Formats: sequence, structure tokens, C-alpha cells
Amino acid sequence: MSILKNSAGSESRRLDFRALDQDIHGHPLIYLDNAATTQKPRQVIEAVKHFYECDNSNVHRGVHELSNRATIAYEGARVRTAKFINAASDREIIFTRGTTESINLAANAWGNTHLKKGDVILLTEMEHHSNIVPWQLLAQRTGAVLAYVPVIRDEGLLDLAQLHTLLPQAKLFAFTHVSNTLGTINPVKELCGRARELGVTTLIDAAQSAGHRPLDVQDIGCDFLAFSSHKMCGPTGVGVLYGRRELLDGMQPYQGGGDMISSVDLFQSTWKEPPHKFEAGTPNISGVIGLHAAMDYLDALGRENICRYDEELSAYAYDSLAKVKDLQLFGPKENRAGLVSFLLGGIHSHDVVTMANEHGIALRGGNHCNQPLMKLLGVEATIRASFYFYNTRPEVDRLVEVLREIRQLFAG
Ligand code: C6P
Repeated sequence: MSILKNSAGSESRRLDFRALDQDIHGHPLIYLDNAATTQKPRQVIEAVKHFYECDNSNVHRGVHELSNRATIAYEGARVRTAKFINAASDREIIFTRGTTESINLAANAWGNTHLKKGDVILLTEMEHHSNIVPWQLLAQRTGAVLAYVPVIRDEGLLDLAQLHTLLPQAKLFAFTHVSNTLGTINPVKELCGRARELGVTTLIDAAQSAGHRPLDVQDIGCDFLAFSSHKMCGPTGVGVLYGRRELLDGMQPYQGGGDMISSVDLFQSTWKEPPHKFEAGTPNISGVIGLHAAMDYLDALGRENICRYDEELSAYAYDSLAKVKDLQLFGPKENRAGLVSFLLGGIHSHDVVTMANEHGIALRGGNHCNQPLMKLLGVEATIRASFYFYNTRPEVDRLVEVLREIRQLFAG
């Protein structure tokens, strides 16, 4: 899309995002908290509204017209999702509440039966809590042990030499595609390739990548991949777990309830085939329909274009912020995803975020659910600006200007 090629901005696309068109404390909103959640275009909002206004019904249960429409739309979104990540079949797509639930599902439904005492679950030091805690719980249940691929602190990159030693001992390797604090882009295809040669099962946390770059699970060669709709223009409360067919076939249900069973009697039940076996109860039908609209929206823009635009803006922001006095940047200097983490002098991250908010700028301060990584970096928190295709260079310039003002104010 030409608008994305224009590095000065994507003005016409911004009109799709009504939330961006408002003043905050008398200043135009500059929304730089996209890693937490992105804004939603009107096409997604309209798809959800249309469902509730015209087709609202439960799925898989009724034969009446509305239920048929809801089921067709829901299952159509599954086919669309398979296409979005190039899964071999829509039967490999499980709808969940988000990345967090997707990882918990894999940790329970796969982990409970495949891991035993002493087996090694390999993670990395840059994981979000959602890709740590479910594995800790699994380790407690099974007696498996956790190991971590170190992060090279000053570079913000995984220590791949250490991976060489750790991977052969592992049964499962779960790692993030893009770090939500450092902006590091991990070489997922290479990592999965190495794991596959050793017979190690892989899970990719694609929360920060699915809406920002093309994903092809067959080319990457992963076993599982998890992502959230709300970080890619879609509704909250919806996520995806991709799982390779053979793995899903061998897995136990995650939760029990309606819609996942084939038959129930008083003392035992049988299950449907995957993916329905893993979707107990009424799913988030409107959310899944909204996710479908979001995927269409992103593909109309072109994920290669989004990726290029994000990375250019991130590099521009990194270079601009590097010129601000007393500003400390984290993460790799090059080849970074669309976010920048930093600290400003000795000023508390929440003070900076609060003052930026007074200027209409939405940043995030805190540990970003990365407490182990924070320890490694030797800080309690960072300030994070995270971008999407609707952000512009003038917005980055304004951020830099406001940060300079905040620094001046605190300097005295
Ligand atoms: N990170 C952030 O501001 P959920 O909450 O399930 O949609 O996504 C969890 C998650 C998992 N992995 C990574 C890499 C993530 O970044 C996130 C969510 C948000 O960075 C909220 S802490």
C-alpha cells in the first residue's frame, strides 16, 4: 500500500481508527501502546456489530437460520486463520481467549501427557510471564525441570551458543518470536529447524509478531504457535493456538463441557476430533468474527508492508531517542521490531508515562510482565513506546520533544 510506503505517515488509514482522532488533555492523542493492545479499525467494529445486530446466535448447536449463519461465520474464521498463518488445515486452529490461554492449553493438553519427571522445558530469559508461568505449573505437576537460554544483556539477543548446549537436553522449547520489552526478533525458523533435528517440540509465542509480519507455520516448522487477536486490530478475549495435526490428535482435552464432546454418559465421555475437542463451552463468537475482519484488514494493507513500516519507524525512533540526553535504550541496536524501551535519567518510569499522558502521549511504563528480564537488565521497569502502521514520524518527533521537556523539568 502506498500510504505505508510513505514514511511520513498513513493519514488515510488513520480515518479507519476513530479512537485515534481525539484530544487528550488538550493535545492530539499519540497512541504508542500498541504492544499492549492495538486500536480497532471501523471494519472490525462493524463486523462485530453486524453479527450482534443480524446473525446473533450460538454456534454448532441449532439448525435454525441464525445458528447456521453464526456457525458458518465462526468456522469461516477458522479457515481464514489457517490461511493467515499458512497452516496445513483449519483443523489445526484452536480458538482461545488469547496468547495466555493458548500457552496454558498447550502446557496442559500436551504437557500433562508428554512430560515426566526430569524432562527439560527450555525457555528463554526474554519470555513474557505468559510463557513462563504455565510451564512452571506444568513442571510442578509433572516433575519436569525448567532451563533458560540466556539473553546477552548488552545486545538484547539470545545467546545462541548456549542454545547449542541446552537444546539437545530439552523435550520442549517454548520461545517468543518478538520480545515485548527489547524488540528483539528471534530467528524462529532457524530455532525450530535446530529443535526439529533433535526431536524437540517447539512452541512460538507470536503475541508480538502475528499482526506485524507474515507468518508461515509450515515454513517456520513449529509445532505450536500462539497469538492474540487484540494485538492485531481484532477484539479482546480471542486468541489462537495453532498445533500440528499429529500433536493435536494425541492430546487430552484442556477443559470439559458442552460442544467438545461426542457422547456423554454418567461415568464417562468421548470427545470430538480436534480442534473442537479443545473448545469447551460457548466460544467468543463475535470476537472470532472480529478477528476475521482484522486479518482481512491487515492483509489488505499487506503484512510485508506493515513489517517494513514498523521496523523503519522503530529504527527512526531508536535513532531519535538515542540523541536525547540521559536516555538509556534497551534491546538490539539493529534489526528491531516496532517498539523501543528506554529509561530517562533517574526519573521513575511511571512519572515519565504520567507526564507524557498530560501531553496526549500514551506510553507504557513498568516491567511489561517480564520480571526475570528486568532483573537481568538490572532495572525494575522501562518506559516503552510501541508502534503500529498508523503511527507516524511526526508523532515520534513529538515524543522526543516531550521527553526532552520532561527531562528539563526534572533536571531542575
Ligand atoms: N503483552 C504488553 O504490554 P495476552 O494478554 O494473553 O493477550 O498476551 C500475553 C502476552 C504473551 N506474550 C507476549 C510476548 C506478550 O507481549 C503478551 C502481552 C502485553 O507487552 C501485556 S503485558
